[in-house]
Amino acid sequence: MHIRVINPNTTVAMTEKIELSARAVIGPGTRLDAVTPALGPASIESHYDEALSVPGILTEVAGGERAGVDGYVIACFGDPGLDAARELASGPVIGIAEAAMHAAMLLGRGFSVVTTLDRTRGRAWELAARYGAGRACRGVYGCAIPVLELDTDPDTVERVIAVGRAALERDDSDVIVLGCAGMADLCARVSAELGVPVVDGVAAATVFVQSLVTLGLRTSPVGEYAAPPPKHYTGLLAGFTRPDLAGWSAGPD
Ligand code: 5HY
Repeated sequence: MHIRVINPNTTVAMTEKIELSARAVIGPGTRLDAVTPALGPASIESHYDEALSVPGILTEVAGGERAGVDGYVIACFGDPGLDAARELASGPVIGIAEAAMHAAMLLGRGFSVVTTLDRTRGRAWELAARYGAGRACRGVYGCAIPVLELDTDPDTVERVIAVGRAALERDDSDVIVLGCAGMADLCARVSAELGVPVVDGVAAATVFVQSLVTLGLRTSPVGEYAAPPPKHYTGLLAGFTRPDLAGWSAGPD
C-alpha cells in the first residue's frame, strides 16, 4: 500500500515533521511519501493562503495518481482542497481536521481545539459543523503563535498546554484536538501534562487512510465526487486541463 501525505504549505521543515508523525503509525507493508508542493504559501493562516494552497495540493494528487498512490492525507487543519482532491484521486483522501475530530468523538464526550492564530478559529468551527462534530466541539482557541514560529518560539509547548488546560476547564471537555499539523510533535507531551487524550490529526488521518485502503474502500466515483467534467483552464492554470482533453500524462506536474 502506498500513502501520500501532502503538506499544503511549501515549508519543507514542516513536511519533515509531518512525515515523522505519519511514519510513526504506518504498518509494515505501507509505503509512505510526504510531499511539499512546488507552488503555494509558506504557511496557511488565512482564507487567502488556503485558496492559494489548492493548486499545489492538486498537483501532488495528480502526481500521486501517476505513481499509483492508494490514499492521501491533506496535512493542514483547514483541510484545504479536500473535495477537489477527492474528485481526482482514485483512493481515499482524508484531511487532518476531519480525522482528528472523528477520532476525538470516539474518545470522549466533548473536545476542545487548540490552534495557532485566532483568525483560523472560524474555519475550525465551520469544519466541525460540516463533519457532524458541531455538538462535540465545545471550543476552539488560538495560542497566538504563527505556524512558522511553532518551532522557534521557546514558549510553544507551555503555551499549548496552558491554552489546553484552560479550554478543558472552560468547556468541560475531555479531549484536546491539536489544530495545526505543525503541532504534531507536541502530542505526547501535552497529553502527559493534561492527563487527557490529545489528538494529532496527521497520525489519525494516516491511520484512517491506511484502514480504508485495507478495507478496499475508496471515495465513491458517482455523484459529487465523480471525476470533474473535462474543460479547458487558462493562464497560470492551463496545465490543470483534465486528461480527457490534454492527455493525463501532460497534467499538472
Ligand atoms: C496547518 N496552517 O495545519 C494550518 C494550521 C492553521 O500551514 N498548516 C498550516 O493555523 O490553520
